[in-house]
Amino acid sequence: MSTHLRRRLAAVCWSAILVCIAALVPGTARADNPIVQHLYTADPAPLVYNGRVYLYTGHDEDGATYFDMREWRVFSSSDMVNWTDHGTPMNLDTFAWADENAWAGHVAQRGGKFYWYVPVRNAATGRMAIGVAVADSPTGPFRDALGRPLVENGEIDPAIFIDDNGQAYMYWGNPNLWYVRLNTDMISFSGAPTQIPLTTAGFGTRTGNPSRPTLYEEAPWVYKRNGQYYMIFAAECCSEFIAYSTAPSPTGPWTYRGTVMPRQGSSFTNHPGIVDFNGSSYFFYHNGALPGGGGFARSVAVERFSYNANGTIPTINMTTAGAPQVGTLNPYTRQEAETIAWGSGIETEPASEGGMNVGWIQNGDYIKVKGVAFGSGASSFTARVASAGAGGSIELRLGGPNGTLVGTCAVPVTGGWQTWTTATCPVSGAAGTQDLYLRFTGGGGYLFNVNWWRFAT
Ligand code: FUB
Repeated sequence: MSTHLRRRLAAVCWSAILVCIAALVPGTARADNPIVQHLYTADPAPLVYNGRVYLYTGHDEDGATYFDMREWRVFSSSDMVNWTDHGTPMNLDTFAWADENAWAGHVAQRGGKFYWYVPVRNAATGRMAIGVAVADSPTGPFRDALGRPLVENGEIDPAIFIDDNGQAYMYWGNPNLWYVRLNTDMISFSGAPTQIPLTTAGFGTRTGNPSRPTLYEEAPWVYKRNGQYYMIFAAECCSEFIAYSTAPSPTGPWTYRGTVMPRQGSSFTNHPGIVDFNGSSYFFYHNGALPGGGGFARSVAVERFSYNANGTIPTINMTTAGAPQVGTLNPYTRQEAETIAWGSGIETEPASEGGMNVGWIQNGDYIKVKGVAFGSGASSFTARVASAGAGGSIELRLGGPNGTLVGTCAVPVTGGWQTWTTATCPVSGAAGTQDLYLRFTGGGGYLFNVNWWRFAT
């Protein structure tokens, strides 16, 4: 939980002191879902590229009473549990014609470029429109590809699917459901946007809402598996659950298949994303599970699942454990401090040396890094640190924030929050595969920043 979140929580906790104690006490051990703890994230859009899963999300601002969303964020992981924060490569300012609502987007990769499709409000018309930005890397920076909306019909939640024959489609919509064929440049289309018939056979039956007779609400996600096309979507607001339909072609006809994820998790919206990675299938979604969380303070989470033998999707429930780790993390290569399985109290920011650093560190804050393969043993630890504050120590602990202490690294005052130096200390007792906790200690106020770390044998 970020310092800002903790402060805000403290203000509202007076009426629910017992409930809030666990959330406010630093050092409380936690599982690994939701994926990000230092800010609220929403509307996951995973992309597998070059041996990593890139996770594109929205960002719910602290204290929001409606969807207060101004930027998008990117995280990535090679093991599904330790996620690297790549910051904010795109925000509302990217689209000069847009003024509000940095809502649910989707990134597609084609020809070495990355295209990020997002719903935003067109300042000139006041309507929701779909913009598209492009980048040369999955972490950006992204620039507006058109300088105007790609399409505008007041509807939201674009999702891209590229078929085996190279034809790309964009699906979107709430309250209707649309598709359009994208050209190979990915920033123009052929033919007019086409409405997908929302029949009860295709999208299930909603009762009590004559203007919306089917379960389809928003957030389509389309892919192909074993020759069959799947559309996963948020169903029947509010609260939403996640449902799916299948079709023999990317344009239908769709047949409703049932529930993927029931209504769970303290957020009245949910939002699906499915990818295969390293031989397993993963379902991304959001909920309100973080302290202070709810419908406008959501967090992205992930579960691993297996398709049934007949290709149907099993019911997937939200867990706090999340997906199991794929492989281990190598502590003998440089690891970014912002590669985190669970962070307590910390925040992140752009680092002057490139990438991001961990900051706003106070006494007792910690970072958990899961499944660290020390092998026969580490002998020293080096961290890239900076401090305009009090300085302090990085305690290296195994198994928990108060677990076995295997080293303590003193962090000096360097004279600036971006004035970097390396601090090294001896390590003893770190062997085998362990959950590593970097526990930060010192006096009052903010102590120091950390950019990266590495162990040596
Ligand atoms: O995050 C804003 C909106 O809430 C998204 O566009 C919808 O999918 C819902 O999650």
